[in-house]
Amino acid sequence: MLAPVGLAQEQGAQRTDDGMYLISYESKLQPITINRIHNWVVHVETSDGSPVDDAMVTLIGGMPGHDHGLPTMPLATQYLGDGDYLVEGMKFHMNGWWQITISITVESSYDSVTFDLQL
Ligand SMILES: [Cu+2]
Repeated sequence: MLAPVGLAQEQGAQRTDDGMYLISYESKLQPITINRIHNWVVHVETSDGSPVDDAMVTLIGGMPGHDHGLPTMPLATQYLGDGDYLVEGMKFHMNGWWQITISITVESSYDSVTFDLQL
């Protein structure tokens, strides 16, 4: 598989697949470098811009070209307020094309979005 062109380490907000939320993330490690455990902050807002404060946020990732996942199991450990969720335990162990899928569960509703990033 070939990576999409023009990938960067961070993109702007992306809409979830079913359009329920706008999701963005910020790496607390800048720039993202391999083999360093670090945290992300995932921002969740509704499609009309209101912060979502009662979401269960899960994150999985992998390299589509290599058929493997992340070497860690990151967890959303804390709600920081204003739609921001702290995700601890991010680690990338290879350079190249990664995909990160962030899933949002609020009560019985579910939606997710996949970000491409190039390390
Ligand atoms: Cu790989």
